[in-house]
Amino acid sequence: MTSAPASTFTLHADHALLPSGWARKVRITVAQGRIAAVDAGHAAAHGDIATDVLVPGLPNLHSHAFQRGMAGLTEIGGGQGDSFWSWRELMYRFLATLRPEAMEAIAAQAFMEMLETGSTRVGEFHYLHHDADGAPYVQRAQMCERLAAAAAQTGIGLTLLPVFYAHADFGGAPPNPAQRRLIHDVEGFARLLEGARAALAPLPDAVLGIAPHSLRAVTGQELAALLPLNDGPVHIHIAEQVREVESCVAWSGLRPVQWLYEHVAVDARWCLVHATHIDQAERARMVASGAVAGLCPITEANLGDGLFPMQAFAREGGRFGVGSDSNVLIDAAQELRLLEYGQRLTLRGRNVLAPDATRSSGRFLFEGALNGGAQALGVAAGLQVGASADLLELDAGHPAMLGRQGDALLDSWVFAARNGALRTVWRHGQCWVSEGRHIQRDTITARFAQALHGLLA
Ligand code: NGQ
Ligand code: ZN
Repeated sequence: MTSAPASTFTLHADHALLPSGWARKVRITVAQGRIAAVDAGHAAAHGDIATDVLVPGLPNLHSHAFQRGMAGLTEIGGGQGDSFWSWRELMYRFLATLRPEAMEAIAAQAFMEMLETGSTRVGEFHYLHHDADGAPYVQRAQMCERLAAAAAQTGIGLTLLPVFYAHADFGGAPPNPAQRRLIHDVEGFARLLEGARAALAPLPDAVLGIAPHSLRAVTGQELAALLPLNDGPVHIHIAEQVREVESCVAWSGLRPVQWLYEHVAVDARWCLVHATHIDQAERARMVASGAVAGLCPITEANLGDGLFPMQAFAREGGRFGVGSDSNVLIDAAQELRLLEYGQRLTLRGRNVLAPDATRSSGRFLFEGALNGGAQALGVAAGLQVGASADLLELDAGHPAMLGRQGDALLDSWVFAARNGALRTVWRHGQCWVSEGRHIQRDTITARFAQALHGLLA
């Protein structure tokens, strides 16, 4: 399907994944960007847009869009003890020179790639706020405005998570010079949030959250002052690296997740990003609180973080979603695949996450990431009346999809298909990806190329 749909239209799907499960011959009516009706078991009516397999778009719950511009540039071997921390030095060097125009161009490229690979909303964990010398821009939220512009150009749903960052390490250590573009006090951050709210106003269904960067970057007092500033989602990086856990214990006697639950009322508004290194008691508290574990399998592998105890967490009913984080590679299906494969490799078994025979691995991963991701990004999930019409069409004629039905469609997409299986993407009722290509790809990629030439010359 290629034509731009009118503001009210109806899709007819051979197969559709509804909140109640798979259904055949489903009519989905879209009005003003939202799902207005879902009727299964009907032939297509005149004027319906015919589709093969419709599933909801996935939320990408954790991204630092600008890092797409340095993807593949930190993979040089031979260094002694290359690690997350030395990668971070290179990342700081990259961000030191980034101007607002380049931010927008790189973010548009990243957001476009997300849409082309199945993510229809992004949680942008945004911390590059200030000018190169560390002074706030005259328009304080100008980087937020650039991200909103990139979302508008690509069509992606935006949950913007402005980051509060004030310290270099646990216990309120002063920030180091490489962090100067990130830094706020609470009062300055409150003003940034006002600017961010204004920047999001033109978007159809943007959500504003907040993100205390990590327990390294924020004190307990600051955390308490930040939480009342906004009602939306709260995201934090936590327990990603062993060294971080050790420093937290040395500083407080508590592990990071333990510290958080001892000092803050963590609830379903929260997304704990990574939470890689947790013990059984921390896991139980995460599950009981209803917070979402924000897992970023490709980045966590790339940075050598370690493996989140996903099987135990899933069996206990923990909520999770996936994020592309460093954007070293953007592909929602590959995130889900690696989440499962990491567990298979370490547990030496197959199909280790799906709890029972009612759901396949692909279905379990997809629905878990859909529901947990939507919760973390502050929106409704799935093909139901009232939700945003964020839809993916899988191509039943793709070689990896032939003859599949039901869960096997998702399994084949997640485990067995290369890119081409995702044909069409509607976002808030508009077709943004057709035949696997974003409708603005040429323009967006040309601006990205120009920005990168400037940065890497
Ligand atoms: C970030 N990324 O904010 O981009 C971090 C690195 C830090 C990841 N944690 C910086 N993957 O954690 O201090
Ligand atoms: Zn991150």
